[in-house]
Amino acid sequence: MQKEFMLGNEAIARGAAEAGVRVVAGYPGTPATEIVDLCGSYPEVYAEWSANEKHAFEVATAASLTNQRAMAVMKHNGTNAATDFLMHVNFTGVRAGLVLITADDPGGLSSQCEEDTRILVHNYAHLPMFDPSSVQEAYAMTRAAFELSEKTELVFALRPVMRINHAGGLVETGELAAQSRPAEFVIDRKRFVMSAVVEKESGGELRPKMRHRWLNAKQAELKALMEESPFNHVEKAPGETGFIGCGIGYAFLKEAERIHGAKLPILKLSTLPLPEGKVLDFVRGLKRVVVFEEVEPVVENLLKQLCFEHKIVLEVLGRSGYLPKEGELSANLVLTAVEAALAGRPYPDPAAGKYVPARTRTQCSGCSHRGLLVALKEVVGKNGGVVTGDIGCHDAGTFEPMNLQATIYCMGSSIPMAYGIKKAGFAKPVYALIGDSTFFHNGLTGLASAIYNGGDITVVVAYNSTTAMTGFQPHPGSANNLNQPVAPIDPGAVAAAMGAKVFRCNPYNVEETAKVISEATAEQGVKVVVAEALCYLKFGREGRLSFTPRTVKVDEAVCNGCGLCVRTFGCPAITLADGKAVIEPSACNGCAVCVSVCKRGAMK
Ligand SMILES: Cc1ncc(C[n+]2csc(CCOP(=O)(O)OP(=O)(O)O)c2C)c(N)n1
Ligand code: SF4
Ligand code: SF4
Ligand code: SF4
Repeated sequence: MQKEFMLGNEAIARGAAEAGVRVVAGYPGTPATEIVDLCGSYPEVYAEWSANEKHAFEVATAASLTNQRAMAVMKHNGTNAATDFLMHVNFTGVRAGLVLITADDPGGLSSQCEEDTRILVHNYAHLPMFDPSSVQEAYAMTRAAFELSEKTELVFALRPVMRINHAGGLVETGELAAQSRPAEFVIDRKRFVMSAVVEKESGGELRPKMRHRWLNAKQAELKALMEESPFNHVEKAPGETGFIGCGIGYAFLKEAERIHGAKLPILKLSTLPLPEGKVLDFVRGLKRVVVFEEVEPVVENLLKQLCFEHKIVLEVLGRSGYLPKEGELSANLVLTAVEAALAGRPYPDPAAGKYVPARTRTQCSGCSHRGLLVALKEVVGKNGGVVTGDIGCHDAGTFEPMNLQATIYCMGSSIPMAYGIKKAGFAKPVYALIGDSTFFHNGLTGLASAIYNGGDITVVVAYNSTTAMTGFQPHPGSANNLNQPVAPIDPGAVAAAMGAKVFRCNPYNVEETAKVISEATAEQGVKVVVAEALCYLKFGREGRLSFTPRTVKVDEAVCNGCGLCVRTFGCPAITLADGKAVIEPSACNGCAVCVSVCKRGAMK
């Protein structure tokens, strides 16, 4: 046993490696991203970036069926994308231990939405989950999840939140697993073929119903396991008001207790299903409990149900109304709620009236997306078109000062939304702007749908050869996978094979890009413009640039201080001072895109 300082994601990778994981598949997404790379650093582990989360889950499940421990890694949006598969693998169960990392981002600090995947994975798919309260626990739970998955033949999920994935802490680690198992695939069609086929053994019942019954029957076994779980415990103290800390809610509760200065009756809950016996023992004799959880009232509602079933009269407070219904918890929020609940007062929202400075988002100086956004904005400025957006570094074009994309939903939505607008009768041109990783993640099927249904749109693919927004993971359009060089799949070739008219441009050349987009717009049908230039930040570090850097200066005699280069362009290297544009040399990367933006020719 040794102690090491680790980030939460390192602890999860370590726990998996010690448990003998052999196949890890994921798709990048904050806060889970690093886990896949870290798992890949253990020589006995095969790790991959799959094209999307559903495929990652499928690859990991296939490995489990082939008798190898496996893990699928994703953020909450990814679990949404993988839900179709989730709702089948819960019925089939698994063979070797299979762990699903479904990382949530309460508060939406780095996501398009905030959500609670406990609802998807536990309430909906009826699978067991661990909700870690610390980095140490994230490690221990990952290890335990493999054992329990194998024992119960069910996928076990770990639901860390951002503050666990990215937190640092001392972790007591163990030995790496030496186990090596034969990779054997035993055919068992009755289990692994999910289909509406009649089962003779169960009196002619259809298989989906039979497997559903199997899953329901598993719940008693899971409840018994959770009753014994070391991840749930009671801390006794006098009083009629008790507090329940779930996952990170427990960590905040302990901090609040310390500041409050007196021991509180606390129940720590980190598993789903709940350890019902432990919960009932804790609440008997209490008048009121407050449940701290992120972010939906999942445990709160289960507790209300449990009390109802056991005829226990208890006031249960939490995320359904007493506490804020949205956003992260914090020690301050929990302390305020603890003291209000002890005094029998309503929770006073400490956030009310808080001053928050306005911030916007932009791309790096030198980023090729800026040239693309400017060119596209120029085109729609002339023809009154609409741009539907997707998520990625280019999505900063949605905000001040660019204000270009009109929609952003989830990965791949831009293309179906663009042709949907046209199908609804919108007369002006419609554009879908999508990054290359997103194109391969979920853009391809949207493109097929647009072509098949006779869409009339221009799709612009920002092909920068990496998944830049999440930290430069490769994707099928990159020249490497996680481990080795590969031949990139060209988005233009794929689009052409599907029947789209394909155009190409270099987004560092704004004039050319605007011209190419205009030409594509003039054509009928689905057109795809591939704007190809390497991500400046990633490939610049490797000495590979898609432009020849040069020194750009403002000619003060020509500049009239119109502010176009600041207010609509937004390169962070440019500011206005004393009525003139100023380029900060230390921030400028010499891409020269601004030269095309200044119509007076003051940028030289
Ligand atoms: C379903 C889902 N999975 C993962 C993410 C995290 N994520 C945000 S943007 C993005 C892809 C960005 O890459 P790309 O489309 O190539 O655009 P770039 O950032 O390189 O410009 C990912 C994976 C997400 N938002 N939704
Ligand atoms: S990381 Fe790359 S793609 Fe993202 S803003 Fe910076 S240069 Fe552009
Ligand atoms: S450099 Fe050009 S765009 Fe920028 S303020 Fe001066 S004149 Fe306007
Ligand atoms: S100031 Fe001009 S040349 Fe410098 S990084 Fe910005 S756009 Fe590129």
